[in-house]
Amino acid sequence: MIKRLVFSLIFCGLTAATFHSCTFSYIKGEDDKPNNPEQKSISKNTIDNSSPNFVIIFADDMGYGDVASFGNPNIRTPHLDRMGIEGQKWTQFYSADPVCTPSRAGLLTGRYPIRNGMTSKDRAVLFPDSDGGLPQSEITIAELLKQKDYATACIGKWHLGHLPQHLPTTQGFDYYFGIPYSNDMDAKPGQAHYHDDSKDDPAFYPEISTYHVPLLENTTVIERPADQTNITKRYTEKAVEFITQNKDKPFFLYLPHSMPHIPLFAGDDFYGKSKRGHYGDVIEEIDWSVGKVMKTLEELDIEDNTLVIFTSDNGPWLLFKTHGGSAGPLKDGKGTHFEGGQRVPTFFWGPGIVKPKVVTEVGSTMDIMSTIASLAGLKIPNDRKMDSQDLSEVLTGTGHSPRTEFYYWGYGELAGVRSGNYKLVVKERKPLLYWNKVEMERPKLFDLETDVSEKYDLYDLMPEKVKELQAMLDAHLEDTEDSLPDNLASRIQK
Ligand SMILES: [Ca+2]
Repeated sequence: MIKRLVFSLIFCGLTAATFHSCTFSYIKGEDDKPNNPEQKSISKNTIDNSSPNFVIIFADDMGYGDVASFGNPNIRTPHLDRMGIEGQKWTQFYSADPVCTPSRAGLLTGRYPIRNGMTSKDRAVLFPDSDGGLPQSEITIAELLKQKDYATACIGKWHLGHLPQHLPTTQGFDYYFGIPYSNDMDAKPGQAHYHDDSKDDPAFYPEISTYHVPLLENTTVIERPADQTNITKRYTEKAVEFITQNKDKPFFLYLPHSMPHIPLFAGDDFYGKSKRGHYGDVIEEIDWSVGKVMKTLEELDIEDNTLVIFTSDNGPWLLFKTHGGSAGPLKDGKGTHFEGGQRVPTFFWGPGIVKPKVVTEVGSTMDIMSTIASLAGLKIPNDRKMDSQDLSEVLTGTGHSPRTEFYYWGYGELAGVRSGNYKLVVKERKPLLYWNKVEMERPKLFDLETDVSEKYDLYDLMPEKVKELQAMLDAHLEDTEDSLPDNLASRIQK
């Protein structure tokens, strides 16, 4: 069935010197063909100087405790730390979901992944045998910015559908370079790899041939298996190239690194250099990459008109022991509904935009769409339910975060809610084997201000608060009843 959605938008140029507005319609359909930018092109607008550039650097499985300025004693992250000193470090920033695919859907669409069918009771994420992807009816940040003719690129891990009809080039990105799903997929049987016992060996270093993952440029496989020993370096080189090529016009660079998701590979300049083992080597290389992006912007003299955001798609993958990261003071990690699963290290840097501050207010990756829209003088979609809130006043030092609540989703189920400082958890997962549920006798209530590690259950002490949060969960569930069908579960027909 062909489904068409009409998305009407009004946008305004925001500079004091110039003001203009125009109205147009944006039509997306399930039958949109890939690789046809004209089909999604809305209008040709004159670029004005009020269109800042945006760079989102998205780490994979990097924990809250893996950055020096978030308390890591061993991993050196001078460039991330600099982002926090010259810009903003956010201590209560949440990814949209505790695992890869749904988290990316939430970031790029500004909606809880349940709404676009990108979280599933049957399969946690997309796999190489999946035939689904982010629905074409969804509007991504890249598509939003296309209204102002931004140049757009996705460089890195996509994981929102690897078939041609789901690749970044169908979702508003002019250019794609990267591994389309997790870097541990397509593992060859019979070779030593992390999912066997190698995680128990801190010195284990994988072979690239074990992981038969493809490297794509746009829609073409250019290498298989991808040489992951230099993948962070190559992503960085492509990012620098894209920024340099587009220095004279507005651009949006989405740079989702494949690592520190296992298998861990570090380039020659980083291998064996960190005190924290292979995992530390990988983080230090990602930090170097962040520095290269910042330096490039400065050399091109466009740093004052650019916002750089760094965050992670979910917490650390604790199953892999020393090959996984740390959630610092937070409980558990990737895949779970405790803070370690979704509270992620986050920085906003942009000398001409961001007022330096440590921000302890709440934000989410889903808010990035509204924030970018606000800074670019655009409106987010108004023809569907959105979960994105505008953080731009916090960034510019003129106001507070509008986000007062956050819902914890996972595996197609609503697992908890945070309202103010209180959090009610109604679904629990095993800390290491997170695909297994823990049977709960009753929900758990925590005060995240006085107990960030979620050690002290207040359920019996605060029945009224439990009731209030349970009512929020019920209302939110009702609000998501009209969500799109499951887009993760289906598999390629053989
Ligand atoms: Ca991940």
